[in-house]
Amino acid sequence: MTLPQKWYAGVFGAVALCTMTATPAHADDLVVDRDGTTVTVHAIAPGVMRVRIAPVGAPAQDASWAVPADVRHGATPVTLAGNVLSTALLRAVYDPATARLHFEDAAGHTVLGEAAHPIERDGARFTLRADLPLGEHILGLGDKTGPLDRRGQSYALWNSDSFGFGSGTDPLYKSIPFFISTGGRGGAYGVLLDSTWRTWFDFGHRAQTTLEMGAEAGPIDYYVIAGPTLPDVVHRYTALTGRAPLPPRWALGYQQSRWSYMSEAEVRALATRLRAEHVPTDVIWLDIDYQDRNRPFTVDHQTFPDFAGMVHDLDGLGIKTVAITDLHVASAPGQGYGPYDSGMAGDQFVHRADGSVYVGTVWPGPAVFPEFTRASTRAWWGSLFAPLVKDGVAGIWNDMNEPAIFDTPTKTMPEDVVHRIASDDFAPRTATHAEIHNVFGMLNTRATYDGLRALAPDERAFVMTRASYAGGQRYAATWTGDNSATWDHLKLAISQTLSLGLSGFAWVGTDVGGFTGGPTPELMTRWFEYSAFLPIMRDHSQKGAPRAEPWVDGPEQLAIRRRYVEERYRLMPTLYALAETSARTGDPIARPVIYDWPAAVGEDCRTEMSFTLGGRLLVAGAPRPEQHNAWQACLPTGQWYDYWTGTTVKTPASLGGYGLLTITPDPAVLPVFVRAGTVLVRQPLVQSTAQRPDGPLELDVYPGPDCGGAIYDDDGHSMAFARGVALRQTITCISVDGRLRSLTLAPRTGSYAPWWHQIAIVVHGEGQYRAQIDGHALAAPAGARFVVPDQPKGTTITFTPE
Ligand code: NBV
Repeated sequence: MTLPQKWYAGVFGAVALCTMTATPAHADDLVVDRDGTTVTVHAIAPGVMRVRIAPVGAPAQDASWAVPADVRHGATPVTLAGNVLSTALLRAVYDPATARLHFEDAAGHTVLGEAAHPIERDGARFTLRADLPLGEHILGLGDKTGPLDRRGQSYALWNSDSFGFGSGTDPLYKSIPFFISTGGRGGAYGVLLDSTWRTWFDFGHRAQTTLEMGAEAGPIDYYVIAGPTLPDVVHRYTALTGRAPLPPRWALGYQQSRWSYMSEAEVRALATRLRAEHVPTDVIWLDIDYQDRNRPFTVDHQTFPDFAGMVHDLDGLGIKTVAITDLHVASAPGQGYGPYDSGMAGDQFVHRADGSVYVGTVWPGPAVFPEFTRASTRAWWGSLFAPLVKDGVAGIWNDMNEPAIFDTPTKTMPEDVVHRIASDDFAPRTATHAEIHNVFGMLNTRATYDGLRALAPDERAFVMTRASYAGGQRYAATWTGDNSATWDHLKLAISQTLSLGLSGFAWVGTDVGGFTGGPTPELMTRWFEYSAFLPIMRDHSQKGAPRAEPWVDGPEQLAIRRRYVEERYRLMPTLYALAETSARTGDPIARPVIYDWPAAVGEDCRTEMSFTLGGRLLVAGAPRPEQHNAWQACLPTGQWYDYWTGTTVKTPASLGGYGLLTITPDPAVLPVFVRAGTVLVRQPLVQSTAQRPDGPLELDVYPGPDCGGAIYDDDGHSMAFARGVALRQTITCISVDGRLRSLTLAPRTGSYAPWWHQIAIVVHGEGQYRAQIDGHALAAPAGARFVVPDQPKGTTITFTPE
């Protein structure tokens, strides 16, 4: 085999080439030779094409951590005519005259086109160049700081422990080399650069109309994902890399954490206080100090004398326990520490280049690191959770998995540490840490997730991670790491959550109040307000920082915080239905306004702070939440209701796709609006999602066009929903001139028996109604609130405005 390029060794890293099996191109791939390389374009779905560029005669192995083999090998009807490969949605066109490749939508608009000098090589490193026409905006890349629109910025992707990060810090904890372009002539499109090496992206920063992406080494392997809408791209990206599975319902509850609750007595007192203060709560988190000398898979029985009893008693209060388990196993030979002993016996730990076990210092002191690139090591790691699962621990928190290491100059493993790959359809081989670094945390969570699923096959697994890679959403929810108690970080909390949501991670939390520093009462209260409407609501703070439980600032602040937590619990059926939709479609739970309202863009409408839940409930965040002066909220054109009062808001003057509404800030009120034509599903207040609500299921109707909503329910924790033990009921309604005329509940599907026996319909907006069901008038005991028996077979209720 002749390999003309001197960079081939770097392309493959330190691997034995002879063991690799290259995958031949499919007969209907577009294959062209250019400058000593073969460019192969393969359609894996009508809206997804994969591009691989490799030295002629030396194609890289077909393997990926991000895209599962069955998806990669997907085939779709294509037409190959000369240099044009077409599916129903995308066309790859190679122009021999310019030696450039571009992609078009079905209408012939270029979505992504290589620029002049499309590939630059520097040793093993490559940079790819494409045109970035003016007018295109860039979203994605996961937990990046800075504006949501990434145009004009450049970024590096290298998983980094970023304690004390600020609003300009880059890179952060996760590497998600996926971006979305919007606003181009062909609408939105996406690109996943599937490289676990250090990668970088430049979106018109160095040259205004050029997009660059590159990697330190490794094969050139990227996917072009069709739109034309932003949701289309997100749906396709999450079909490609997988979707966040439906977690247990308690993941949507309020979660109380701190580094650390130091003893069983403290945890028990905390649970008692949460209940006494009536702050609805579903989870208490245990940080590293519950362990014996910070050793994973141990419990400090001095401070937690009856660990299992405590977990059990919390459960009795409707509070689940999530326990941290970092990936660094204490290097403790001869001490009877099981994970070390069994790991050494099974050769489960990462090696140095000289073949010895790599030791780095982290919380337990000298520590060794499981070889998560091997399926067998992942299975071993997963089995270690048996005692915690037996004790009733409901979820696992994987921290420090960039991996963070204290005693190296880079704060992570040296890049020449050697990993052994034996997993999926990778040919067994070794790889340097430089190749594995960005995917190490994701593989840690894969081992944890698969382990929990194996130990309790009929339970949903909940894992929280700090580091990850594209596709990591299949295994874990995430949080944004060690943020600070500043207003800047409250802003970042929203933009990072939204960006992660567009990048596949629907389940995101930020440390409510900020990890470091200690928030002012007002900042903490605002953070509670926003977080009540975000996917994961977890209050967490650093050891040594001021206490940050909801009551620490006195009864007035507590009352506001409690009210927002309560609102979240009342909205639980809506949140849970959004979670279930997200697991099926990839739709983020919290998403930028433009996701559903692409025309709501403009100079005055650029707040990173606003988002919607399902496109119907809009949280209008102040661009400068620390300021007390009036500001202008941007509402997409149309009719809106004030969520808190249920009255219509004066339709703001339309500036094209949106209008501006003046808001006078009130520290106790987060501006939340409901799109006319919405049915929000709510429930009576509970103190935990484990508690059965007492009273009717509530349908809050906001009359308007295209009116509807959805009921979804299941047992909230088991896998029975996947076998159809769930229920769905679609709601549609008809309004005339903003007044409700009828509401139809379609027949229910699925076999789950719900908790409610009655349904209350509350009609918002101005005026009173009379209502009828099956020809009988309904009494309206208070205002426009009508109560009917549960309607599994479906029904239509008619309304007459008075
Ligand atoms: O385990 C302790 C902390 C944890 O509380 C935090 O959430 C993580 O991001 N952990 C980092 C390690 C120490 C950070 C200084």
